[in-house]
This record gives sequence, C-alpha cells and structure tokens, in this order.
Amino acid sequence: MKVREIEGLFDCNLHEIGKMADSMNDRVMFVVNRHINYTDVCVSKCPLCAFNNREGYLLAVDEVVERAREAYREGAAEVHIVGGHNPDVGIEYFEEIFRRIKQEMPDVVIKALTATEVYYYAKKERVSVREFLSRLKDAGLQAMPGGGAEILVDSVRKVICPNKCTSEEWLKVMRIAHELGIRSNATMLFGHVETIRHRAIHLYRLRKLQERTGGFISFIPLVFHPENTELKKKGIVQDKTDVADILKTIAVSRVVLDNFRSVRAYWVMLGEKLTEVAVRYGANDIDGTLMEEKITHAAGAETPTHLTVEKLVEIGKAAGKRVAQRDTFCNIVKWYT
Ligand code: V47
Repeated sequence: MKVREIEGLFDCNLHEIGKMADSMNDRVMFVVNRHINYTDVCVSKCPLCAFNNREGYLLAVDEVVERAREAYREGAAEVHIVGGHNPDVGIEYFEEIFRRIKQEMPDVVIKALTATEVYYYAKKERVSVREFLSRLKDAGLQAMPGGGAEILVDSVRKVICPNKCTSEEWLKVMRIAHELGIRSNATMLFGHVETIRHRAIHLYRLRKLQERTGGFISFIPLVFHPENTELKKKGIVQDKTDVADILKTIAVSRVVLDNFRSVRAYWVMLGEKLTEVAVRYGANDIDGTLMEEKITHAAGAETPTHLTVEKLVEIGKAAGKRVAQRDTFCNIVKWYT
C-alpha cells in the first residue's frame, strides 16, 4: 500500500470505511492493567505535552514497586511504566524496579519505557540502544508501550516535540527492540498541526516496519488534547479534533494496519460513549483498567482515570461484539460472551 492510497482512504465516506474496518473485527479486547508514571521531570519540554514538570517528582524504586504490588492485588496482568526524560535517572533505577517486580510478581508483564525514553537514557548513559535494551530485558522488561511516536514526520516533530528523537530514531529503537524479542505498541498523536498526508506517511512507515519485524502488537491513535500545552498557549492549536475525524482515523488505521493484531480505542481520550462507537468503526481493543492516568488529564481530559472490568465488558457488549480479556500480547485469557 502506497502513501497516496492511504491518503485516499481518508477521502472515503466515513460510514463506508467504518463498515470496511468493522468487518475486520470479530471481538473487542481489554486488559487489566495499571499505569505508573515514575517521574514528570522531562528535559524535552515538548509543546504538545502538559504533563512535564508539573510537580517535578521522581518516585523512589520502593514506591514504583508498591504501586505494582497494589495493581497485582487487584488482579493486574500488566504494569505500564512511563515517565519523562529525567537527567537524574540512570539505567540502574529501571533495572532495580524491573528485577524487584519480577521477583515478587513473576506473572505480571512489565511494559515500560517509550522508544523516546529508551533513546534518551541510552544516550545519557553512553551505551548503545541495543545494549540498554538487552540489560533491561535481562532485568525483566517484556514489552514497550507505543508512546513518543507522535507523527513520524520530522517537519511536524519540529513543531510539536522539537527536542525528542527523530522519526528515524524512534523507528530504529523499535526495530532493535523487536530484534531482541521485546514486542511493542505504536501510537499516533493526531489532531494538531499535522495534515492527512502526514498521518498517511506515519501509517505507511509503521506498516513497513511491521512487515519487516512483526514485533508490533497494538496501534493506538491518540487524540491531541490542547489544554495547558504550549501549542495552545502559543495559539497554534485551540481545540480537540471532531468526532467524525476521530472515527475515520480509527477506521483507516484498522484498514491500513491489517498486519497489527489490534487497533485501540483509548477510552481515556474518547470517553465511554465514543469508545463504544469506535468499536463499531474498526477498534478491536479498548485498553484497560489503568487505575491512574496523568498525561491526558494534565491536558484537560475529563474522563475517569479508572474503569472497572464490569464497565469495560459493558462497553464492549454495547458495541455488539464478543468481549475478551487479553494479556499484553493479545492472547485471550477470558471470554465474556
Ligand atoms: O507519547 C502527550 C501523548 C503519549 C498529550 O502502548 C498526549 O499501551 C494527547 O503512549 N494530548 C503517552 N496526548 C500515552 C501512550 C499510551 C497510552 C495508552 C496505552 C499505550 C500503550 C500508550 O501521550 C505520549 C503522547 O503522544 N500525549 N501529551 C496531549 N496533550
């Protein structure tokens, strides 16, 4: 599939492309998980982000492990650990956290560090990305979240995240992770300064890398929330994009990324009702219970920060799909049909 063809899909009638995407899915999945943000200190200060340096905190290793323990007690199958680019953090911090979580809770999957964090910390520690990831894998890292991808076009990155790694570097970190057997997700932050062509290039590049490595699990389109961000303060972006654009982007993603196991409707950004609709427009995953969420809420999200399993099942059923609880890698652990 060429970039031009992907661009063309965005010109389709919303309901037609939605129907095409919906026909690709026979189920909707979710995971029982917890988000843990180990720090909000970030030297990159992206204009797209409202989370960085709000409180200036760094959690101690014990505190991160305690949060994982709480999640474990509530039945979490995954902990999602991300933060920022904090100059006071070194590789040993992550090694200790991962080792301790794995020692105490061997069946909880550690999904941690975005490709941009990996790039930043490897550079800071003066080791190669391969060595950095190998050490973390030895300590217990099993998967990586898809954050930091934003839009994989450098002219757009210059505006929304000028100090983060380039698109080529983001893709390279993911390629190396996949080669090491660390599977990952991929996101796309949309609804800011990017054009449809930029979104098409982003999807094209992900599809190509997936053809090469097969290491991506899930694709998560993220709706840009402008509140408290530099992009809003500078008058570059005022409002969130509209519902039709969100649904079309999810539908096109499902069609283009047919080599990904799932395309997600992230309820934190969409709210419960739109998540249900998105499941009829190509999303086959509604993320997880989360237990806490800071990044989107710092940027004005008014959705809850925690949903129960019952609620997630209700959303999936209301969308008319078979509902399944999954693990990080999209293996089904329980059906709720
Ligand atoms: O990379 C930052 C985004 C991402 C804003 O892989 C914003 O399972 C909207 O990647 N408005 C982090 N978005 C979240 C993320 C994620 C979430 C859920 C699941 C997974 C997964 C990954 O949040 C960042 C950035 O793209 N973000 N600021 C904002 N103002």
